[in-house]
Amino acid sequence: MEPLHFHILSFTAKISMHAIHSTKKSKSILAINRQTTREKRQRKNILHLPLHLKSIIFAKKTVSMKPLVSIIMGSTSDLKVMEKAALFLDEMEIPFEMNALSAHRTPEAVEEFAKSAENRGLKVIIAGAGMAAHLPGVIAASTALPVIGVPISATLDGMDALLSIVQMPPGIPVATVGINNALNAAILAAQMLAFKEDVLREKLQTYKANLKRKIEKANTELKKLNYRFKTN
Ligand code: RP5
Repeated sequence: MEPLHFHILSFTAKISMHAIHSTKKSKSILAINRQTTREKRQRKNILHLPLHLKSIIFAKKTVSMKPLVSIIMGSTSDLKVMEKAALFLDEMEIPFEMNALSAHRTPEAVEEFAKSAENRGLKVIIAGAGMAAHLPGVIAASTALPVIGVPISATLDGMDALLSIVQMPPGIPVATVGINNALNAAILAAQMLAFKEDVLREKLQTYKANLKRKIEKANTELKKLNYRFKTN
């Protein structure tokens, strides 16, 4: 299949990969890209740069492996939201691809993408779009892979996209996350993959444990506040 329109971030070659279970016996479908903490920090620092600079910088950091997750967005104007998904998948060391496709501007390419996704080894599709956001639903219509929809706030505070994505007819579900919540889409995708991947499941458990610590810390801070009628 022709590469879909353009690759915003192209992850090919360079960093060595290991199966998540390093033994040959393992049936792991995940290949991981070992990044140092410094590399991860550098990536986060790059996020505020304009898109054309980001793509140059990221293009140098390339990894050749088969993507398990496909992140699709309706336009580059959606990238600011959708890159949260990319960052999380990077953090979990899950190979993914990232492309732009539009249900309205490139309908044939969307259908071709959806129909070939399973044969290309993809396991989950994350699709984000704004306005009359038909992209996730149109993809879901042509594949049995799970599709996670991210409504993007382009107009009407994202309510138009939310309703367009979530209100699918019976038989063609799209797992819809909150408006602009691409992070949750990536977490959900990772949880779907973790069903068969012990190492990934452990990583997710650690991630969730850290969320718990955040609230524990919040309670320690709240304890320090004094009000006349506050009892704790
Ligand atoms: C949708 O229309 C896209 O997902 C985007 O959120 C919105 C606006 O697209 P651009 O005009 O910025 O390309 O298809």
